Order: sequence, then C-alpha cells, then structure tokens
Amino acid sequence: MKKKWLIGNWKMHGNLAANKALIASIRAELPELDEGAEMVVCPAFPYLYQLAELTRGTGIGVGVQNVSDHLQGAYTGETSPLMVKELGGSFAIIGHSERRQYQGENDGLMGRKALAAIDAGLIPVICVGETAEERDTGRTHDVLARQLDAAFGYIRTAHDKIVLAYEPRWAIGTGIAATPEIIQAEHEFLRHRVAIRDKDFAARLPIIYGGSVKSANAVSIFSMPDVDGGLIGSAALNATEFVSIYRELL
Ligand code: G2H
Repeated sequence: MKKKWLIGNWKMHGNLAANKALIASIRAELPELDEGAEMVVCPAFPYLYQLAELTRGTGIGVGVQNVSDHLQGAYTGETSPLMVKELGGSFAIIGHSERRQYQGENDGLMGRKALAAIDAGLIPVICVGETAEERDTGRTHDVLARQLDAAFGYIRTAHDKIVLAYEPRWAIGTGIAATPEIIQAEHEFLRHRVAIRDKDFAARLPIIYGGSVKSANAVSIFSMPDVDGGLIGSAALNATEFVSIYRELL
C-alpha cells in the first residue's frame, strides 16, 4: 500500500522547553509509528539540531521550513541544505505561501531551492496553491500548472524523493479548510499534470493537503483517493491533535 505522510510545519513557534515537551507528549500518546505512515516535524531553523536529537531512534523525521537555493557561498543569512542534512534534517518545505507572500519568493526560486535540496540529499516538500482571488476568477488550474511546472522543470531524476503539497492560500491559518471535493479535484489535476511528464512517477508521488487541517476534518479529507496525507500548521503544535490526525491516516 502507498505510504501516507503527516508533516508538521511549526512555523515561527516554539522554544527549547516547549519543543521538548511537545515531542515527549507526542511520544507518550503514540509510542510507535505505524509502518504505513511517516511523521515529520519542521521546527524553526535554530531548533533543528535539538529536534534531531529529541527524535533520534523514534522514526519521526525532521525537516526545515525553507532552505537556500545554493549549497555554499557568500549568501548572508541563508541556510544551506547541506547544513540541514548535517544537523539531522531530512526534509525541506519549499515555496510555502507565507514565503511567497511575505518574502517575495517566486516560482523560479522555488524550483532552484527544490533542486538544491535534492542535491543535498533532502526530500523537498514542494508547496503549490492559489489565492482566493485566483480561484474566484477561474485561474486555479493555470496557477497550479505554472507553479508545478516551475518546480518540476528543475527536477529530472528525483523520483521517490519528492512530496508535493497542495495548500490553497485562502485555507491557510483561516480555520476553514478546503472541502474534500475541492481538495480531491485539485490533487487529481496535479497528478495528471505530473503524469504528462512521467506516469509512474505521478502514480507514486505523495500529494498531501495543507490548510486548516484538524482532527475534526482530517477523516473526510484523508478519505479522498488522491490525498496521501497532510501538511499541518497550528494543529501540529498540539500533541493530542497531531496524533489524532496521524491516526486518521491509517
Ligand atoms: C498551511 C498549514 C501548514 P495551518 O500553512 O503549512 O497551516 O494548518 O495552520 O493552516
């Protein structure tokens, strides 16, 4: 059976004590992960090494929320994917809409970051999604296709080392998730678009949904055939919620 994914995006939250308590609570509620579903947490950069240590031997993966598009060099304030790898990270969220919105990231940069992440041995979690205005004006598929093509244009040999996340901007942090029908329709669209390049890859590609997922709506979202998991923001900061969402994947 195809593996499921649960990725927690902690955004700019946490501190040493809170991170330790959160992992301890997750472990207390869920001592063993299920073979059928990966669990990954993505803390802010300064806590990467702490999380790598806290999760050692637990099966919980660790990632970051952003990464440089360069492996090394004079790029002040940037973090190389090689450094992430060395400190125990295995995943990098790429192109999250909050970075597009507040840091001005564009499609080209997202593609280069995904490639750098792969070159460093990380799994990029590539985020795509439309704004409310783009949806309202009937441009959702144009936007998704453009974002997907930009990212995948850079990636040619990374089969089985990519996670794709559909995150409609209007559903992020609003408390109102997209409906399961919308999510299924857009995941299907994305999978078809990838299949134009490579059918087998498209079938195997995990496509996860992000945007106000909680334990209360997880079951209906995860029951959709093209949904392979979730990218969870605020609910990932609550161990009981995060573990309940994980259980809905199984
Ligand atoms: C979307 C999601 C996590 P939330 O950004 O990436 O956040 O679940 O808080 O909407």
